Amino acid sequence: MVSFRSLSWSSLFILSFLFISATIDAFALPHRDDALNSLLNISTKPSGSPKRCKKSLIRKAWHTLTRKERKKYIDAVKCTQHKKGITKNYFGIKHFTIFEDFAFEHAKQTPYIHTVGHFLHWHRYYVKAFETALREQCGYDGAQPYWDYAHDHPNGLSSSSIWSPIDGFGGNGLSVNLSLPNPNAPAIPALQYQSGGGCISDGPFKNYLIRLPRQNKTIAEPRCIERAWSELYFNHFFSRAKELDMYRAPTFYEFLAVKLDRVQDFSKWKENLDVAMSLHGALHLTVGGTQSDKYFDPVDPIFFMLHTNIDRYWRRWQAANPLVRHNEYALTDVPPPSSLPPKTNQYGFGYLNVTNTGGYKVTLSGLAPEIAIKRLMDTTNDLLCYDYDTTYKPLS
Ligand SMILES: [Cu+2]
Repeated sequence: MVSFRSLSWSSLFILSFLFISATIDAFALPHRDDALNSLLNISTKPSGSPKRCKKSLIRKAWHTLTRKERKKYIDAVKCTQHKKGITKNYFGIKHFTIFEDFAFEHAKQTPYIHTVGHFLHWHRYYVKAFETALREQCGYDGAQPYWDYAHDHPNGLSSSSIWSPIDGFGGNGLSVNLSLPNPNAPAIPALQYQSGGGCISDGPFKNYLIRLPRQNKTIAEPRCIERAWSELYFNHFFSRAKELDMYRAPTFYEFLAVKLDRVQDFSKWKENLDVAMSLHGALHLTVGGTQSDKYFDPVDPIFFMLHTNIDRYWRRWQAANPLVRHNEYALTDVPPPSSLPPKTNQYGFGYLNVTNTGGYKVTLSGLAPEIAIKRLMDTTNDLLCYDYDTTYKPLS
């Protein structure tokens, strides 16, 4: 059976192993009783066959939101950045915010939830949980919006309304010396850096202080949100034509492992971008900076806009043949031995040899209850209960 974990991971993991051997056991995970005591009230009670929810939340593209709607969303995100979360006394931080809990959860699980069969399921649940946090914890009454990259594609990356300093996420990072190694992704050639690279200097998050580490480290590194835009990747990967091509994938394997989250070979970046990078990888490098840190990338709130549109792709692809596609899981997550992630990583998290049957459960630790991936297949079931404004609309 083909495994689609990237070979380029192996070098990353060798580095990780070296680092981990020096730091393992330095931190112990705080105790949490996941099943009984999660922050969010996502009901996972087994209900036999999943019922339809009565009224799905409809997720809309950022550029279609009114000013007021945008402000409400940004305010809710800011609220999670102040409100107490669940992790205590970790990385020298007395009490995490909800926003930091989310970022840490992603970092903890990074080696086990990317280029694997449940990549999309995990991120679907993660975004759903974040949307629930905004609503339950911060009084937000809307849905999680998404960034329709292809809508902005004809006018170029910098034209997008998501970068608005007034009712968006602020723009590119300040210029730094682009020949320096990118501290967020040292394994990726420095040339991935195209512009900016430093702290964002406008918008609602320009003064946000990241208190967490970079990458897979265990030492906190207080810093700003960084961005390093790449028009090159944006132009290459995010046209509507590329999106429509995704929907032509005949199988889930093709959709996930060939078109979306394929094996990357960064050494080919000059000759062939499609080989060098997956669409998902290119998305993170299009925004760059903090978004190119594949562990702590959710500390830039733009992460949720990016990933919600990936989820929309999947939803749209599924909706074209729901009977089949709500039951298609991706093979197995067993990677080749050379690139096995650690059985337990430096944050005390780990698992190996996942077989993605519908019963396989994903976890968000204390944020939300564990859930079997079969419950994450149909976004309009009683658990997820959301849809996208464009699921059945023609796209042009
Ligand atoms: Cu991720």
